[in-house]
Amino acid sequence: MPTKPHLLVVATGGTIAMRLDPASGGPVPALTGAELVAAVPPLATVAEVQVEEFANIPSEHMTPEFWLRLARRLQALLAQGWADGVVILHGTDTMEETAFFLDIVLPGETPIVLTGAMRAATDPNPDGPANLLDAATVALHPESRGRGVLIVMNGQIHSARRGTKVDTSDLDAFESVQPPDLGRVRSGWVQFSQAWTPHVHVPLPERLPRVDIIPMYAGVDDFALAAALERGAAGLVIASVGAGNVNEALYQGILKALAAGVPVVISSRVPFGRVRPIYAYAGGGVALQRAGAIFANDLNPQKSRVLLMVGLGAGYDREGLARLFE
Ligand code: DAS
Repeated sequence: MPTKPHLLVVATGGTIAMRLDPASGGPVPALTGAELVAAVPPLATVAEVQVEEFANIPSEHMTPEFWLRLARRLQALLAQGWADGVVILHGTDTMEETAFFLDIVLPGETPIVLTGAMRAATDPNPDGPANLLDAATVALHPESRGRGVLIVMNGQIHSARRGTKVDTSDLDAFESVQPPDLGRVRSGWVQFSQAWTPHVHVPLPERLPRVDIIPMYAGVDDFALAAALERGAAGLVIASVGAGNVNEALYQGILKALAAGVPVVISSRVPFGRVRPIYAYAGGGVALQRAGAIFANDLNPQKSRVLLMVGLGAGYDREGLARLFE
């Protein structure tokens, strides 16, 4: 009798683990990872499953300190050498941030797949069980090895770098908004596409300094940027407009931050395409680059923040940070 592969399921919470609570009027955290695994009988036939009840929180409650604790726990669990694949159950609202953080700091061949649900476990037609089974299938598939951290939702496989939540409520909530997603999974069948995703690795830092995201919008001034610096932000990410442009007021604030030695990364609120320096007027990308701002390439603001926090936490200087984003 061939031995079954070893699947580690790490539960952190999210809608997948929620039950409708009529008294409070909506879904609330309720189910354990073990209960969620038990609700997917085929899992036990394809794998030997170990469950780590790490947390049970909505992913809006995630913090950089939580990411560090989760990464350290995963390092310890993976070091035991038992797991052939890992599934992390997680809320979808900040899933991409946790996934990208783990993708940066956890090197290694063992596939780590995050999944969740858009509907609570008590929904008449929950998507959690199928997502959990699909995520387990991908986590245990040989072609998943060495691809870094993945997101599996609604039958799609996304890299942590590319997958992002693009719909507030649809079952098909995640997309890879740069080159295509990595592939498809359905009922035990896995098919990876040829899409290639750049991979950056930084050793797990002890701490993650404060980095804030500053939005650009018509008429904005530098109040949020100044407040972030007052709160001790060690770095800033600008959710700029277009391919990497801001207005005059924000531009002046960015110049002050750069002059104070605070690294500034230019990302964009635009979901598709990459940022790149184009315009030479005050606040245009060329002016920002010349002033010393770092361009975020293909990373959206929330992922740019993760990478900047890790780079700063690992002690990278400006040049080192710029190379991380190239
Ligand atoms: N409950 C929200 C969260 O935890 C949404 C979800 O899980 O899908 O992110």
